[in-house]
Amino acid sequence: MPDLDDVFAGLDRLRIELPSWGFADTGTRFGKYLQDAAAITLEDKLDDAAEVHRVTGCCPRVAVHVLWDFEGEEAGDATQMATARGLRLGSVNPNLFQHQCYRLGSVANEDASIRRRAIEHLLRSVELGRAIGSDVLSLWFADGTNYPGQGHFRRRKRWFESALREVHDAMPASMRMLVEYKPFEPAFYHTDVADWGMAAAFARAAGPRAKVLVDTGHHLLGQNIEHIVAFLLDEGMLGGFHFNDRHYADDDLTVGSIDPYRIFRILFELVQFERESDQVLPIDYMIDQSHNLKPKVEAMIQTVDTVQAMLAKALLVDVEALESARRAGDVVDAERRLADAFATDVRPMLGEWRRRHGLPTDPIGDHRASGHVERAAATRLGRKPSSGGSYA
Ligand code: PSV
Ligand code: MN
Repeated sequence: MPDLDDVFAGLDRLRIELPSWGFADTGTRFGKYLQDAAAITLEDKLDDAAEVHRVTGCCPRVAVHVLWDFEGEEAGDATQMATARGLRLGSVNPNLFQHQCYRLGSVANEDASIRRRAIEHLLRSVELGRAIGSDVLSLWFADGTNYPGQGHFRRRKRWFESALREVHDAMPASMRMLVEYKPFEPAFYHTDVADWGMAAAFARAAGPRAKVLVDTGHHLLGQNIEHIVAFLLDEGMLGGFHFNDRHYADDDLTVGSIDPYRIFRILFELVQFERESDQVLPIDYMIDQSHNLKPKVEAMIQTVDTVQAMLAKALLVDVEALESARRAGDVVDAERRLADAFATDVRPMLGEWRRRHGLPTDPIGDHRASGHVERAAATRLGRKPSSGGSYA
């Protein structure tokens, strides 16, 4: 039976990477609702990330999105800006979807010059990673087609394989590549990296330091994500997560807001694997959420709190009792081992863990009282063309 020390040790190990883009104004394809305190520059985003880290104690790294955070793809003084705030820059996310030339694809474009341009951007992202001390290159491609007949699937697959191999070869030995999949959007007929199996095949083709990134919002309805996670773990191909939740698909909602039991079940697969293999997995836990309605820093703190709570619950599963129920074919008891752990109120435990680490026991309350949002709005509003504060 796991005890408090097991839970605390698990929480001590958990590091969650924050997305720089989660602090900026975002929206849907129908429009944006602007927030006075939303970040504009990388510096603002790091200020917000530092606030999340201040109250949670487990978010020292910030993922960057190359075109959104770096002008001319130059590192500049980004590393120093992060260090000054007690942070580090984390995964580097190239952007191969915004430029007009990528309308018909990036590394799978029929036009060789566009494929080359895309690869050059990936190679510059590797260099950027080297310059900012990042060891993760996190790849998501919008490549796909909207209509039957539009693309040659196998040819596109081969272009992907050779592009990823070239980029993998250029990475320093300390760098890992993550390959993210998504079944649709922005392409609506097929995407070139549509699911975990394709991502795993591409990662294998790229090289030994390429693994699969599971974005929890990137699945068709009804998909059993924890099964995928277990399968990838067993294959040694799981590299990282983008946490978020969804009701339909890729809704970028706060993790656990729709289905907390799902994130618990996913985390339990990792806990179970780590217990059985007696190792700590080299997996990047990252958030990929952009909140359109919630205040951004607050939503990020809520997210971290939820992941910690779900991990604590997963760590409370009595794995030995679960195994004997499995061996005995006792389906009800096996399920109850999970349900009981999930039903445990872990808030007092989390509070105690925070007290021991000198962290606020109510991170959201502490953040609200800190004046961070008011200060951010005061310094950022003047730099924005318009604000969400006025309905005129
Ligand atoms: C694509 O939907 C995605 O999940 C990729 O990870 C991108 O980098 C990110 O969203 C941008 O918000
Ligand atoms: Mn993602």
